[in-house]
Amino acid sequence: MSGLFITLEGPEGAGKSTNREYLAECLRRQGLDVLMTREPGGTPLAERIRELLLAPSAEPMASDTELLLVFAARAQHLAQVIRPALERGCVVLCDRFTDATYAYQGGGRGLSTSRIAVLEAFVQGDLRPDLTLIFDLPVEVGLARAAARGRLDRFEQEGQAFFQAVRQAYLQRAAAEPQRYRIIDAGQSLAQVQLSLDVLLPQLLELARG
Ligand code: T5A
Repeated sequence: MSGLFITLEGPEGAGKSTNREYLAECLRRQGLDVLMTREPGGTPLAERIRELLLAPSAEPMASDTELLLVFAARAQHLAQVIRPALERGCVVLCDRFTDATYAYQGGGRGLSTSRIAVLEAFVQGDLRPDLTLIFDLPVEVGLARAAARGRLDRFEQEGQAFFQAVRQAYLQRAAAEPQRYRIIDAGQSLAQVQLSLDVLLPQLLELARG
């Protein structure tokens, strides 16, 4: 595949969506064809699965159900959007991908990494992001930003311990494979975060232009 697959990750309220727009604009100004998308979701069917995952419900969702729904949405997203865009040579900027599964279902819910890896191989084959930006910030800062937007989704209703485990799982993954990950200090002001992205831009352009 000739495109470039960049994922944006981090705990709740880290600023992924805000900065995905900023990064897309920077890359487009350099003449690159950029596709922005998100997980769970990214196609009409996958967005319906997203609704199932995010809606608070009286019936508790089993962790395995959650894991399988996340990968069902991902299979659809890969087939309909991500793989075709990479084949066209686009830069795909995806708000969350499988690192979120390792962080939330692995770190947060406590599912084993090896079970997640089985599904990752089944759904993705060899496809992995070329680069992953982790927007890292203290859990309480991210949750306060999420809460300021109003009603909390099913994940946002989890407690601090869940999100501490999510954050640690992200940081452990980045430490284990430093060539694929860049950690952005997302607790800074938006202007400072965007300055950090400006610093990364030459690297991204080099990767995109091969
Ligand atoms: N999930 C997802 C799994 O459990 N497993 C998986 O495999 C996948 C793919 C939905 C949920 O799904 C779970 C994880 C999630 O809980 P989501 O909607 O992408 O995924 O997740 P959220 O983190 O809930 O999305 P948010 O919209 O809350 O966070 P963002 O996108 O990181 O933050 P953003 O850009 O919307 O900003 C939040 C607020 O903060 C402000 C913004 O203006 C906005 O109001 N803000 C800042 N304020 C001050 N300083 C800054 N630097 C700021 N940056 C942003």
